[in-house]
Amino acid sequence: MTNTTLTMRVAALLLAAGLSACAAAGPPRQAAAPSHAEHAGRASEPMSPSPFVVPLDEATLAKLPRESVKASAHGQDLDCEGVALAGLLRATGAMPADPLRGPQLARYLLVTARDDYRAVYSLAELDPSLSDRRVLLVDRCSGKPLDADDGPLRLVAPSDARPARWVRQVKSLTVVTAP
Ligand SMILES: Nc1nc2c(c(=O)[nH]1)N[C@H]1C(S)=C(S)[C@@H](COP(=O)(O)O)O[C@H]1N2
Ligand SMILES: [Mo]
Repeated sequence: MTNTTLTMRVAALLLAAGLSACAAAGPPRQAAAPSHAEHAGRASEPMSPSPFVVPLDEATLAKLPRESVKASAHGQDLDCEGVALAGLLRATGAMPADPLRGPQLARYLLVTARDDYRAVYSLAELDPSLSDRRVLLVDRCSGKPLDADDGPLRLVAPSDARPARWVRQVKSLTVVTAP
């Protein structure tokens, strides 16, 4: 055997050994993505329905304590009254009355308006145990019911630095679990 032939045979053996080692190891395994079931928390905590449409009828709103809020938007002072959004969500079963935990932290409120404007609030930012930010669903400002341009229902979130989520002409409130 020439030196060259020997070198080639050794190289071939090494290559074969290498290939079979790769085959035994198989393709790189992907970490299994956690399923929604695993995210959903304990079996004893049934997940809230998604979407959950929050009732906005007068009878529902009339049962809730009224609060007033002073806020300013674009240099204009507003003095409004209505109900706390968190109180409405809790009273209608859209949000648990207890401090939010687990899968509830992945739920959000989608607000739609008649002019198709939309905004979301996370349930977490509305939970009084997590945040002291107030968000009100108001129906009166300056002592009068809101006109059709603004109402009959409007959100007011005085802790937002801009009134961009103060949705006018509120049409629906829907709580959704993030996909
Ligand atoms: N329905 C509806 N709500 C809305 C808007 C809108 O276009 N449609 N604009 C938002 C934005 S960006 C701002 S700054 C404020 C403006 O409020 P104002 O019209 O009372 O000044 O309303 C918010 N709410
Ligand atoms: Mo705005």
